[in-house]
Amino acid sequence: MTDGSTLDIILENTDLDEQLKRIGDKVRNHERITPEEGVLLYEQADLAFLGSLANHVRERLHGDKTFFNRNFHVEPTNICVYSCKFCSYYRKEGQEGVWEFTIEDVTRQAESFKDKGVTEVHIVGGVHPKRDLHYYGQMIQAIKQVLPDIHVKAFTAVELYFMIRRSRVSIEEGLAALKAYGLDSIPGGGAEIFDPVVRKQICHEKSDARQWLHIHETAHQLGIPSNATMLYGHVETYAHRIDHMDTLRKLQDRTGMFNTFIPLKFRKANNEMEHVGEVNTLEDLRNYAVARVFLDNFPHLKAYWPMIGKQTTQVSLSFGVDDIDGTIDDTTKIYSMAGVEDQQPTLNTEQLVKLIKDVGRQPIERDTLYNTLRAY
Ligand code: V47
Ligand code: SF4
Repeated sequence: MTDGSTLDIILENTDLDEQLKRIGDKVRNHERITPEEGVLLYEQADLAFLGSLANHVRERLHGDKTFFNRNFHVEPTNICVYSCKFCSYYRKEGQEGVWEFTIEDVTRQAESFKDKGVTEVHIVGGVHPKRDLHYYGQMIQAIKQVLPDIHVKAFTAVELYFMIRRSRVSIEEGLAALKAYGLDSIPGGGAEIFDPVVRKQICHEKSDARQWLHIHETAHQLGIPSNATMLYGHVETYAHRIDHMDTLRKLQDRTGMFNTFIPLKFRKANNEMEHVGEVNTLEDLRNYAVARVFLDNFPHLKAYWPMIGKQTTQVSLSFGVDDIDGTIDDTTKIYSMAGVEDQQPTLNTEQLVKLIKDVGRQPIERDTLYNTLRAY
């Protein structure tokens, strides 16, 4: 049966390669594609075909709905025990450009968002050598005292692994303690590319794939949902990207507690991997599309607009993306330091709504767990 969609029209095209046609039929019939088919899409499908596949999935799941939220970022410190080669952000204690906020500083930052309608605080920073889970737990408590209804999405699995180990408790005990302090969900950072050979080249010191996955799986078992990211466009191959997404797809089959997948494009400024260069916008769109098709059990695909710029974000909404994150104030430094287009990453709600409406989609303000707060 056909419904006259763009995908149907493309699949009727007799010139289409047989293998790609089979993938198209699978997508149309809600069937899962294999890792080999994922690699084939990256290597052989043209942009129009990828877009029609991904948009088909996106519209089947969400129609024209495009989600955003109102959030602010807290970055407690840029001091980090690790030195990931792609990172422009970290500093060592005593170096120029170091910052370290106290709990009182962070409380003051939270106070400035009182009565502003924000529903989420996103806390991510460097892996501080001397801070343990109780310090960060108290930070969460302090924020919630000022903003009692705020959802706290905090700490990458890499930060969590370090702070929990430092407190000498098990991962399960550590996450349960943080939940009791007020942690509501976990952001997707630190995943990079799971393949050990790639990891050795770009971030050899920090938590490996097994530890990242263990943190997320344990969190899910404790009722703490999370996101997942993938840092792409550096030394990895398409097979590495598919292997990364396949690992996530398998974990999601077990727990169902990932909300969204966020591809993060490698940005080259001010880090040790500048010589690698950056991929172009077409590659960004191809990557979103393959991710949307491959990760059939992830409800949402997020384009992080401060990373790819506003125009590419708008186009990405036709390549599988249904979520564009939120209103982010200028406390977010991880991308501005790596050379993003929008040096001051701030968009107010009105601007976000316009950005979405201008490309014919429906803006939906959501909370962190994708409950609709307002449809525009
Ligand atoms: O893990 C660091 C990335 C991540 C660079 O869950 C870089 O909603 C590109 O976790 N070029 C941290 N990327 C950010 C993160 C995040 C971001 C947005 C939304 C969510 C969410 C989570 O930032 C790191 C790393 O992959 N990163 N340096 C760089 N030069
Ligand atoms: Fe530290 Fe994170 Fe930067 Fe790696 S990516 S050096 S863990 S701040």
